[in-house]
Amino acid sequence: MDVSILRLKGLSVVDPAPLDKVLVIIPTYNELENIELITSRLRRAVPQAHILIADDNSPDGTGDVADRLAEADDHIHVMHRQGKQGLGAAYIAGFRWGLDRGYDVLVEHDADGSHQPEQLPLLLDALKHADMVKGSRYVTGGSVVNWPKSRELLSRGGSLWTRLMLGIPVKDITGGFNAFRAATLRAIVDKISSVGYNFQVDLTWQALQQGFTVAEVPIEFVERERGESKMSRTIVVEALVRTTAWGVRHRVAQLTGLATGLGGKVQQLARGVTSRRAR
Ligand SMILES: Nc1nc2c(ncn2[C@@H]2O[C@H](COP(=O)(O)OP(=O)(O)OP(=O)(O)O)[C@@H](O)[C@H]2O)c(=O)[nH]1
Ligand SMILES: [Mg+2]
Repeated sequence: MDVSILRLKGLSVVDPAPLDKVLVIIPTYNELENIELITSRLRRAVPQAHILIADDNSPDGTGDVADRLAEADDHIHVMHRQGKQGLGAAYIAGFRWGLDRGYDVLVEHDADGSHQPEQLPLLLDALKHADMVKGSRYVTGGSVVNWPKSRELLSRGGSLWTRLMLGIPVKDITGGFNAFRAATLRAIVDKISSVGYNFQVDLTWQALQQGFTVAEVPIEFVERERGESKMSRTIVVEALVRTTAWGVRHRVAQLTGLATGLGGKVQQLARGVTSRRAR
């Protein structure tokens, strides 16, 4: 078990809505080598949570393994999708599935081990005091393990560019280990149009624009050890073009006095975290 200590002194509960029914959504495309390990780690780390595997008809048979896992465990569910349509589309379908079934909390979680199930309790804890919680590599206490310098530079550069363009103090805006209250997602899910990397920026940007509180908590992000990355040049270009367009629109609105302000608030909860990895 991971030990995570987060002091939330001074933060108030934003919403008394229950946070008991948790759905962790795992989008998969060719994650045969990872899916079993990640689901068993999740089941151990947060036993009450349900898991939805959203598989895009992976050619390597990930969907069949997911079916087998679901048969053996009533906390595991599978959504079979027609073909590879991008991680954003899989998440949106998963969010709608979870909202329709009355889950209180919905979580984004990659299959490749980059997001550590043992750190999920930290995000769920912080959600008592926020509307959306981002696992953050770039707040104090956060870290990246085994990334080549070039990849870290791309990620940090992308985050900085987005922060400057949109004028929001989120340190790790492209981070994909996120937890939402159902009410937050319900308010933003129809507004999300990005499919690739920028999907994470889109969710955070929409949440802030709708006046929700976004908290960042430190995580240790681990480079995938097995299977192939689906990151591509197209995904990076999509992110760059879109955030720049939003930023320009936002800045023009500010200059012409038409900007409504963000309404939302960002909190960085960056103290007192220790973590131990379980494998
Ligand atoms: N359903 C579905 N899942 C996808 C798709 N593309 C990626 N994924 C999943 O989304 C998660 C993140 O994808 P990764 O390939 O790890 O992408 P990444 O984390 O941006 O890249 P790396 O850091 O290099 O691993 C993994 O669980 C993938 O299997 C897709 O088109 N459909
Ligand atoms: Mg990955």
